[in-house]
Amino acid sequence: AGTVDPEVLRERAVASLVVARERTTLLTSCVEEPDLTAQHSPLMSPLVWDLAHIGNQEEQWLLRAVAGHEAIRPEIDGLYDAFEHPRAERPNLPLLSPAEARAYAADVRGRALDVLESHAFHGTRLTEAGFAFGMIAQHEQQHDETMLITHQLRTGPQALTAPDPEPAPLFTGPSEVLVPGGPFTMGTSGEPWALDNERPAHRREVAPFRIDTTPVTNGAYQAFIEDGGYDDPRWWAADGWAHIRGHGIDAPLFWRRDGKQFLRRRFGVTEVVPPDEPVLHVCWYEADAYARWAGRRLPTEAEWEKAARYDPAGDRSMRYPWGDAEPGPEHANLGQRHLRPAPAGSYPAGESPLGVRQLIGDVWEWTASDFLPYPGFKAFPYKEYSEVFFGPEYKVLRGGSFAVDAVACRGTFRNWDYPIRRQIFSGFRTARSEGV
Ligand code: AVJ
Ligand code: FE
Repeated sequence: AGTVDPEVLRERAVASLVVARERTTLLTSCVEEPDLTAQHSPLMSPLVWDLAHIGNQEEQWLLRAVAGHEAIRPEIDGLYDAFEHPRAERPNLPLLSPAEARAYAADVRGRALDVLESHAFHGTRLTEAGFAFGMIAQHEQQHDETMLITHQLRTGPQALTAPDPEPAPLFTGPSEVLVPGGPFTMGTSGEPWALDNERPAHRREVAPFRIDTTPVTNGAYQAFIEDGGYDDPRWWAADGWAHIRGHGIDAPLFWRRDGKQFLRRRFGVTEVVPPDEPVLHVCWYEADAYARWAGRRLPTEAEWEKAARYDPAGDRSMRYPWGDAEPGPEHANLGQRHLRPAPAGSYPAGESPLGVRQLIGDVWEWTASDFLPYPGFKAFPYKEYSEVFFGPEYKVLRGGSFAVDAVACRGTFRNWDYPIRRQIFSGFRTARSEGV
C-alpha cells in the first residue's frame, strides 16, 4: 500500500473530495433553511455549522498548511474551532448563514482543487502520498456521518430516502467463528491515508477466542429486553446501571414499545423494528450488559482487528476482511447508499478468511477497549485529532457503519466515543475466550 502510484492517489484524492461534497450538498439542501440553523439535539451542531467547519478545516490544511495561502476569512476560524465552542453553544454563535457557508465552502474547494492539481505528492509528510487531501476527504465524510446523525435526531417529515439493502435469506451459518491464538500485525505503517491513531503497525499477541459471525440482531437484543435485561443489575457495569436507571433507558434509542412488538423512528418514518437487522443506537453499557447476559463479552479492539484482517493462509494482516481491494457494493454497506444496516449475514463476498461477516459497514461495533495510543504513536498532523482523546473515558468502535464512506473506513480505522453515547450508528458483536 505504501507503493501506490502518485497519479492514482491524485485521482483518488479528487474523486474522494468530489464524492464527499456531493453528500455534504445533499445533507445540507434536503431540508429548508430553518432546519439548517436549528439545533436538533444538544449533542449535535446545527447543520450549517458542520458545513462551514468542513470548509474551514479544508482551508486550514489544504490552502494554508499545504499551499501557504493567506487566510480567506481569518475572523471565522474561532467560530468553527471544535475545541473553542462545545456543540451545545454553537447555535448562539454569529455563524455564517447557509448561503454564506455554501459560498465559502465552494470557494475553498475551487482553490483546493487547483492546489491538488499542481502540488507534488511527496516532500513533506503532510503531502506525502497526498495525505492532507485524503485526510480532508475523510474529515468531510466524518462530518457527513455526523450530519446524518443530526438528520436522524431531527423530528418532522422525511427528508432523505435511499433504496433498502437487498433482502437476505435468514443466515444459517455457524453463530461464531474460532480465531486462532498467536501474534498478528495490528495497525498500519504503509496505508497512505491512515490517520495517526492507526499507526504504526506493531505485533500483538492474541489468545484464541470465538467471535460472533454477524453483529447482534434486533431480534436477539429484543430477547434480552423481554428477559428483563434492563431490570437486572447483574448484567450491568455499575456506572452503566446508574446511567440507565437515572435516564429511564429501557430499549435502544428511537425504539418505542407497541404491545408485543417494538416500533422505531428512522429518518422521519416509524416502522416495526426488523428482527434480522443488526441492532443500532445502543450505548457501550447496553452492549456490555447484553454480552454478559448472553454469557459472553465484547471483543477487545485487538481481537476485533485480528478477526477482521488476519489471513491464516498467508499469516498476514490484510487491509479489509475480504483482502486488499477497495470496498465495493458487493463487500459492505457503506457510504449512505442505504439508510439502514443490511440483514445479518449479508455480503458473503465481504467475509473474512475465517468466515466473519459484516465487519466493515452496517453498524459501528463497540469493543471492550479504551481509546489508547499504539506503541510508537506520534500525533500527526495535530494533537487535537486523536491524542487529546486518549484515555479511559472513551471506548473504541470499529468497522464503520452504513453512514460512513469507504475513504474513512478500513480494517485499521479507529473511532471512539463516550460509553453513554447512542445517537451514533452503533451496534456490536460478542466474543468469548476459547475454552471458557
Ligand atoms: C473520529 C468521529 C470521533 O467526530 O469527533 C471530526 C472525527 N475529528 N472532526 C469526531 C472528527 C474532527 C471525530 N470522530
Ligand atoms: Fe471536524
